[in-house]
Amino acid sequence: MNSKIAELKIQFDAEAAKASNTAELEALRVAYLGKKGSITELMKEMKDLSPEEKKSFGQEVNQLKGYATEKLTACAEELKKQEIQKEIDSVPEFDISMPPSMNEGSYHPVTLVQRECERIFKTMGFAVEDYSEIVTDYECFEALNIPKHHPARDMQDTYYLDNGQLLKSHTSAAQNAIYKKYKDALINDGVPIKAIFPGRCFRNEATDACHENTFFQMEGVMVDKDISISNLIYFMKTMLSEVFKKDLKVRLRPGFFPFVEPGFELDISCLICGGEGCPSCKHSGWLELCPCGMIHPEVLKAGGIDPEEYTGFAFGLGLTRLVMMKYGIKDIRDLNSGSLKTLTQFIDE
Ligand code: FA5
Repeated sequence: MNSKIAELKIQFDAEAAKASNTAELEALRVAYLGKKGSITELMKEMKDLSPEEKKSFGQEVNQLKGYATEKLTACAEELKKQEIQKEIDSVPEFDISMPPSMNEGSYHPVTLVQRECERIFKTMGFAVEDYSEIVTDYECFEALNIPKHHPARDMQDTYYLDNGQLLKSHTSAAQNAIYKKYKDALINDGVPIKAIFPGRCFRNEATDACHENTFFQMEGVMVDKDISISNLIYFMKTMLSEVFKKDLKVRLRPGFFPFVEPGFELDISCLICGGEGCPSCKHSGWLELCPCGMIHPEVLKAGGIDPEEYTGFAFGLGLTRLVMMKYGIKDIRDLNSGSLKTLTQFIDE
């Protein structure tokens, strides 16, 4: 090998070994292989050589060029690997078996009370059903004996969607589907329909301490032969005394809902003020908690059930209001506030 070429190779190897980052490697490439680089410059010396020398010199310079190019590529890859390793090493050690150091989060109080109610009703043989938040006019009103233009629709200021559907304004909207789902077992096998269906409801309400535009209800129905108001009162009282772990003062008064006959309002004595009157109970000492009644024959018919043979009760528990009473929350709006300070205080009992 030409001595000058051999020397340049040794010099290149030494400098390549010292390069410690990609910028230094790039500088090396320019210094040896760039337009004015040492290896490129060697080619210019060809003109002074004899034709025989030119051939071998040209081959050796080309070999050195190839060698330097490959070496620079290999060094770049090695450096990249080292840089990645350095980055990995700089990450603090992470032990996946460590318990989380952050707050673990907690269930929303509505979830806690809903689960408690579900547990209680399940022990009394009720199925728990889930239902859509977007429903049809038929489900929400017509199947419940509230035809179009009936003034009872005004009791619920409903959000309608462009496609004619609506946001469920009460959980009663699921009644028709529940009757249709379970009627065959009732009629053919004599299995009573016993179901609860909790869900989020939406109304265009002027909000105050006990009214929200988005709140939870829990509907319950029972249909069989010879079901009466006493059955309804029994289940409601059992549920309330289990949720509150004490006997509550309740009152039943007549109430109008087109889908029950007779209909009632079940109120509980306000637990925020002990019945004295406060903003949470609109200063009446009582809180409307659970309208209920005997299912209207037209509603049973719409669900495919013969009202001559079967009777049933239905109730629409105000789940969010129940939560207020259970935990002594004075303003319903706190529950939709998203404030962790408020919402993380509640624990499962
Ligand atoms: C109804 O929604 C009927 N579907 C209930 C029903 C079912 C009656 C089955 C008969 C048989 P009402 O609009 O009164 O009824 O609401 C029921 C309960 O939901 C109320 O007693 C109250 O506790 C709660 N509620 C109603 N509106 C709101 C609101 N804006 N914010 C919070 N809770 C509400």
